[in-house]
Amino acid sequence: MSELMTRLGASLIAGQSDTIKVLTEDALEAGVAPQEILESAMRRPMEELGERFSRGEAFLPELLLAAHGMKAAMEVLKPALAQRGVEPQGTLLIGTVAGDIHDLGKNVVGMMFEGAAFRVVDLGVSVSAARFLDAYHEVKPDLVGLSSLLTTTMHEMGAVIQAVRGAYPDARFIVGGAPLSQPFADEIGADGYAPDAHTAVKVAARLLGP
Ligand code: B1M
Repeated sequence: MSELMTRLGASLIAGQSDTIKVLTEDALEAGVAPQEILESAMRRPMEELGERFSRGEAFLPELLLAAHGMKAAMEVLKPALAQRGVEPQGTLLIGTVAGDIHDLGKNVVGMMFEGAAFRVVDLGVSVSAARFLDAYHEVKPDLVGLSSLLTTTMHEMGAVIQAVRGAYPDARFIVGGAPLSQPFADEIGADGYAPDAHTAVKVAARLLGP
């Protein structure tokens, strides 16, 4: 990893939002792909911070500061990922399931889909199955994306799939989030699973393709 990316990862962990913005701009100017910035300088350091949190070596305020920093970087990255003047590939309805307020991963996935010329309707965090069903009715999306970061909330995904398919049997779902796996996605009846945002777009293209 380049020195710039290492510094960016370190400033994320230190929660230095202003520095993060400047270094993200520097990385883009230096020609680093936005996806690479997200993966190397954001997601991996966040994972390390999470491991320190599990061991009792980092605390919630540090997680919050890092999350704030990541949002600052995403503001800079969003225009670089956005596609303009391209025919929409389809509509993605996305949200984090009930009981879970983690939104960074979902936001990155949404940004990647926007970058791949999807229209993205984001329901936010802690979204109930009933709210997903209402939104499905309003939006009629081509694909529904469910995100969960907690082992205690990942089972909500199955509830959403059942609720929406009860009314719309052809509804298609893609699921993701740190505790998920392909076997779990199969178990709850999801059409696709992706371990990261980049793969999510590829899986969507396969699901919606001819
Ligand atoms: Co929380 N948290 N957290 N947290 N947090 C984890 C998830 C945890 C693993 C940390 C740990 O203990 N090691 C742990 C869960 C343990 C478990 O379930 N077994 C945990 C815990 C316990 C908690 C609380 C319960 C802590 C507490 O209150 N005692 C609490 C829960 C509150 C709630 O939701 N009800 C909590 C709170 C928070 C903060 C608010 C402080 C903050 C979130 C801020 C925010 O999101 N706005 C936070 C953070 C930052 C984390 C860690 C450190 C980082 C998560 C993150 O944003 N990563 C996390 C540790 C970890 O993940 N290793 C942790 C960066 C992001 C880009 O990656 O979210 O993985 P990620 O998304 C990736 C992929 O997963 C995938 O693509 C994304 C981009 O590549 N993906 C999808 C995600 N969704 C997808 C959907 C798809 C496809 C791919 O299709 C639709």
